[in-house]
Amino acid sequence: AYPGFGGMQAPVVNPGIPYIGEIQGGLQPGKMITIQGFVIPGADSRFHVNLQCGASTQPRADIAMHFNPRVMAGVVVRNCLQNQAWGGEEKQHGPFPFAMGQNFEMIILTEPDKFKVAVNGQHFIEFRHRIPFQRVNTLAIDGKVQIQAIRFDSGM
Ligand code: 9QG
Repeated sequence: AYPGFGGMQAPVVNPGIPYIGEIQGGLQPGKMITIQGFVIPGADSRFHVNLQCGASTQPRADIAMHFNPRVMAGVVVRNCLQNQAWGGEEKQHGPFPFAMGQNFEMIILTEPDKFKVAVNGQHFIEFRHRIPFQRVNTLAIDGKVQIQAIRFDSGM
């Protein structure tokens, strides 16, 4: 609990990258995670935001949603890692909303059957659950990105 936040998780401000941290209380329908960041320019400009089932690296924790903007390619790959194996990639989306050297804000909303991700105030993609969202307890961010703030909102 954090005084002034009604028991909600305190915002994470200017964390270093790679970032790995607990999602206090896990995920429930209506819960929103808001991430404000900046895309670091470069030929290999890519980053990812993972909703993970733990923080283990050896063996790798399952990843309920890997959200991976690849800025040169102009595609955001979404996938799931289960038993250390990637599943099928989801790559369909509307206009690519990230740009090198630009700030962004993304919101991940948990729904009973899917995650919904909005970027810069517009709905962007849906990702149907392949791993039960109840197993997710860790947020991991890595790559060519700076993070200004991460906010957690129960939606209540
Ligand atoms: O490339 O694609 C998503 O389907 C892989 C990447 C992998 C993921 C994956 O190598 O990279 O983006 O966690 C990882 O291993 C990330 C960084 C077929």
